[in-house]
Amino acid sequence: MKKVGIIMGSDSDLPVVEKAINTLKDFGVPFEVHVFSAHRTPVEAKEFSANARENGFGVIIAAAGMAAHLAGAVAANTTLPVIGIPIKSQNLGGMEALLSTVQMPSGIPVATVAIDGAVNSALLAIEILSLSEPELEKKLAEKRANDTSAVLSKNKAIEDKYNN
Ligand code: RP5
Repeated sequence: MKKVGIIMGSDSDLPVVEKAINTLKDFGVPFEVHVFSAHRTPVEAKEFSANARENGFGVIIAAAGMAAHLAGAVAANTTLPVIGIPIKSQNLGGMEALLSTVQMPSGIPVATVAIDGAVNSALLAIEILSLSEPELEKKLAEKRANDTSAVLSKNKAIEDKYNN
């Protein structure tokens, strides 16, 4: 199975990124995690991205906060799908990272999830890999069914409390 590459701009992003890591673990999807910054370590970020396809990666998740150009910079150096996670910041709440990540000019796409949307970034990566991995498609369907059951149970508890 192809690997998911997870890059974060700083180790301070790890508490959010860990949710993506845990989701990939739940699905048994292989991954690698790195701290590469578009501005602090641009050479390493470029090297990783440019060689990712031949190194066995199928999709890259890039998480960054503030003036978040990491996902765009990664996408500039690979034709693999790149998913951006805008990280919440103290001053502007992640809006700056959201706009920096989502507003890519035409030609270099970055699939952007919500601010701190790490779980969805992993699920989207798994959905992409599932195109050539039937086992993942099965696991995704099972997760949806489990999520549905959980919500229906909560609905029943609320209905029983207030509607009788
Ligand atoms: C970005 O700047 C990182 O992705 C991080 O979200 C933010 C702050 O980095 P640190 O100052 O915590 O290293 O490049």
